[in-house]
Amino acid sequence: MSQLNALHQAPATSPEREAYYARISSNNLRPLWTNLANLSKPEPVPATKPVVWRYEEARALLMEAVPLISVEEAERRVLNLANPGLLPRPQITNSLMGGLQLVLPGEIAPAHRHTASALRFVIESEGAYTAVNGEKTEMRPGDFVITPCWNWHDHGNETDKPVIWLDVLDVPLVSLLDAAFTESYPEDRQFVQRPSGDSLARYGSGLLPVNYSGSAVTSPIFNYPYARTRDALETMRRVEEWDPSHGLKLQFVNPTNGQFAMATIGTFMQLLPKGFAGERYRSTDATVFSVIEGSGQTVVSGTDGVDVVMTWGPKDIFVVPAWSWHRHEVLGSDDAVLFSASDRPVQQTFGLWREDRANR
Ligand code: GTQ
Repeated sequence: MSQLNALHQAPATSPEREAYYARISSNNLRPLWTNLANLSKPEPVPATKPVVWRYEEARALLMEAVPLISVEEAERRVLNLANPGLLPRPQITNSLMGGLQLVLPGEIAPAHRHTASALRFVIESEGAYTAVNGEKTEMRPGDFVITPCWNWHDHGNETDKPVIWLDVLDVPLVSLLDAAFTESYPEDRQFVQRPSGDSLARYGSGLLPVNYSGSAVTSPIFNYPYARTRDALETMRRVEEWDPSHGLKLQFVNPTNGQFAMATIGTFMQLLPKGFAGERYRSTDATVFSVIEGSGQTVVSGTDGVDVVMTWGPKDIFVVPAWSWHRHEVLGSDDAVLFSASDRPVQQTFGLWREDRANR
């Protein structure tokens, strides 16, 4: 190894050094040099594990919570997707919290707001609603719904079928910054001031209200319906611009500034055609995937050199850790469609994000 690449090694200890460390510790001081080797790794060594949550199993366990806890008492009936590499913190990645939320027919998850931002990726719903900032939206499978920072939101289900969605929140990031605030609304439901579909009409049709100026940190569109996203992918595929690792991949965008739809969470939708065998890829943003259509497997190379094979089917959720080589393969006779979410916008804002492709 050249001198330039030599990494710092922790200096040996000695009785004099140990006595010195003990002495300074009572003054709230610590030596950097004993810890520098831990802090300066040549590349990320994520604690996050590659994991799959099978929807049918998780759903059955979520249903078992119904007789145990009401939505009133729980406020949100959510089972967190707890990555075993990050315990005891119930997080899905180092920066994100994930959960499966259930609202039964007739229930209301009461209105509140928090500085953490949330996305809802709808898995099962026949038209249950969420209300955000004075507007209600119906939720359908595959819809990507946003609850921006500090917006009132309540969820309700006036249908006769349960609604279940994947929650992804930036709670660990907001907590790291000690910027977490929460407030309850005086009523269960917030006052609805605008018709459903208002924000999609205003901001989501390739148009903006005339003389619109400024840019919202979070997209003013708060429901990106799956029907439209799916249609975009289906039309795009005719040109056959398949990326060797990602198939056809789109990112959700804030139309007021061209950035990601959320400031802290990047969201994506990709189509992998039947028979797809992707090339290996890695990036610094640990990514949560939610399967909408199709079946396949994602092979992640572990840091110990052992491959982890995650097989998935419709409605399953899986995680690829940061900076881990992986490839997607579609199995079976259908195309696959995957939604994904990561902290990429944060990393890109601070110049941290990197990606790497095999065979290049
Ligand atoms: O629906 O507002 O998964 O406040 C965690 C905290 C969902 C919500 C979560 C929340 C919510």
